[in-house]
Amino acid sequence: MYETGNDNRAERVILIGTALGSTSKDEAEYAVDELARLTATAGGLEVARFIQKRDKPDGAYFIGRGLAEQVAAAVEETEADLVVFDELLSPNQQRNLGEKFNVKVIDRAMLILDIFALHARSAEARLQVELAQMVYLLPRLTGLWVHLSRQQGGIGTKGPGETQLETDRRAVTKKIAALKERLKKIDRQRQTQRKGREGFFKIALVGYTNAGKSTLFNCLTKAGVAEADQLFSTLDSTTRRLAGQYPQKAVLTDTVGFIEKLPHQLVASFRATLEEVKRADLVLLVVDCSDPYLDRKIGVVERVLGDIGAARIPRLTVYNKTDLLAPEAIVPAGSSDGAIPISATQRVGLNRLLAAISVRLEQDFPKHSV
Ligand SMILES: Nc1nc2c(ncn2[C@@H]2O[C@H](COP(=O)(O)OP(=O)(O)OP(=O)(O)O)[C@@H](O)[C@H]2O)c(=O)[nH]1
Ligand SMILES: [Mg+2]
Repeated sequence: MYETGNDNRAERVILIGTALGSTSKDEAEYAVDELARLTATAGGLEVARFIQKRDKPDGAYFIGRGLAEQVAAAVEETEADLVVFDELLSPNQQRNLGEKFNVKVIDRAMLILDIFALHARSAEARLQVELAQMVYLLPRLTGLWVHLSRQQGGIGTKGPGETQLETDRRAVTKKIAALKERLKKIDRQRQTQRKGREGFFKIALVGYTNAGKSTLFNCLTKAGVAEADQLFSTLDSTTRRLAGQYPQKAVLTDTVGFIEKLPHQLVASFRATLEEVKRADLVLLVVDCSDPYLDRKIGVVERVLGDIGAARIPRLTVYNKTDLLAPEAIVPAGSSDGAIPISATQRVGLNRLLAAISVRLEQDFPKHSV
């Protein structure tokens, strides 16, 4: 799917990370590991990576001139097709770097948008992705598309049709307005569905991408949504009754995962999907407890919850993937932070989780807890 036209090989990708300010090189390395997973999810092949420690980004190239020369040489040497930066590039930097390396240059946000475009299934998800792409591309119209028009397809070109973008900003602005209008229509349909759930205790699964939300969702409902060892396998929200006897009158929603360094306006394109989170009576924050950077990821999820106006919703933290930890490392249930340890794949701890949900339901929703 993601192969270059000529010789059917995967796109060859050089990854660039920067440890800015007080960020350590280890942290930057970890962020680039995540970027590598995103690249693989999009069908690319990592052929080299560079990590630079800097106080602040260079205005023209983001990285230093010396490193820019090194990367240009590496592009030649490794026959790379694409250079991906872990940080957000300004339109100007993106253009300068493209000219310097003579291959496509994209950043983390654009790579994620590509994956979204690949994984979007429903009409709503596709519209949301298209909207996010348009908003991202609007300030980058000049230069980027002139440059891309010389390239074959591949990562970073899953954008809206080129001819549209070759027209002018006004056309894109109009398109953005039209997409918002269409999304509004879909949102009205959603409102009708929401009405049908008014008497229910609404629970939303949230968490970093790949934490195991969909796996847990399938354990607790009879939905069978896709679960995969991939970043952003879920884009649509799905809502189902909780399976089993108890708690009754509760519905659970599975939704899109969160990730670091995704600009706010891109998250905003998924506002309709995230509405379900905003309207929840209880948020289940699913954490991969085997992740060495779990605190940092919880921080990212907290920030997004704040951004979408869901910070004050009662919350229950679920430590998933306990099967990957040594027994002594597992936090006991009901420990200081009240997190519930589970393993969704091994179906361990689910009864305890359901019991904790029941307690919340009775506390916050007494008239409905039959
Ligand atoms: N070892 C282990 N793996 C798990 C567990 N729960 C989920 N996984 C795996 O983690 C990967 C991601 O699971 P998903 O349920 O798709 O994660 P998600 O949070 O929905 O991810 P996105 O929708 O991509 O944001 C899959 O390969 C699951 O099999 C668990 O308890 N233990
Ligand atoms: Mg999922």
